[in-house]
Amino acid sequence: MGKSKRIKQQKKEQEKEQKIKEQQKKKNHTKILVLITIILLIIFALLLIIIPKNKMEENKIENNQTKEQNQEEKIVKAIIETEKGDIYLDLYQSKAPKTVNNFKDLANQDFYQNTTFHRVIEDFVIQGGDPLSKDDNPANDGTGGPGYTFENEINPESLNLPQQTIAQLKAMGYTFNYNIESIPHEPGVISMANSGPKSNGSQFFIVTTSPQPHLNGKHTVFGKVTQGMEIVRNIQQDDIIKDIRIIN
Ligand SMILES: [Ca+2]
Repeated sequence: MGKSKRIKQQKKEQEKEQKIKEQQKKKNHTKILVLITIILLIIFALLLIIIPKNKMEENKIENNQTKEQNQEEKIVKAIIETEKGDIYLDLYQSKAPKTVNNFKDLANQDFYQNTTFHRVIEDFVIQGGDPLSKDDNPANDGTGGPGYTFENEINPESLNLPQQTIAQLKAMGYTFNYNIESIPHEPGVISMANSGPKSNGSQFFIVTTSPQPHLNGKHTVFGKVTQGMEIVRNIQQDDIIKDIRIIN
């Protein structure tokens, strides 16, 4: 074999090698491209799944917020006009719908006109709303009502009552509503007077000076005094309720 021929063949071989190398390189590039495409597709697919989920959750939160806002807005304003002055109340329709509607209906029927605070206990409550407080017989005061009775509207869990207490109250016949949010017996709240389970009528009381946690779970708090607590604390036994007016 001649020298030039050998060189030629060497060159050829080198070129061949180079070609193979380049082909290999190309193959590798294609592989990497395919891999990147696959990764991008996976990321894209994940985004498609995650984004709507997040959006759905956002919508859910927004819906809940609107729901809560609507519930917050359900406030009925009322005034108890007494011979000592006016007591202004916010009544929470979403927290005790049946109770607020009952109070509203009775007030609008002038049911409370000229009834009295027949039960006033210092540092505890002022209680009124009995139609029998209008007659001349003081002995029957506190025993009357509108002619029907209804059950409490209380969520004992939102009042943080222990499960044992809840079970005891249930055994006594008290019923609960776990879909509402209840308020504890703090000074200034208005709550339903009753003589046990399912015995709400027209009588109510307002807590005067200190929290009364032992009433939680047994009496339905349905509103709060917004103005006139000094009137509340001034009320004496048999002071007259001139009228109860619903503002809205
Ligand atoms: Ca009476």
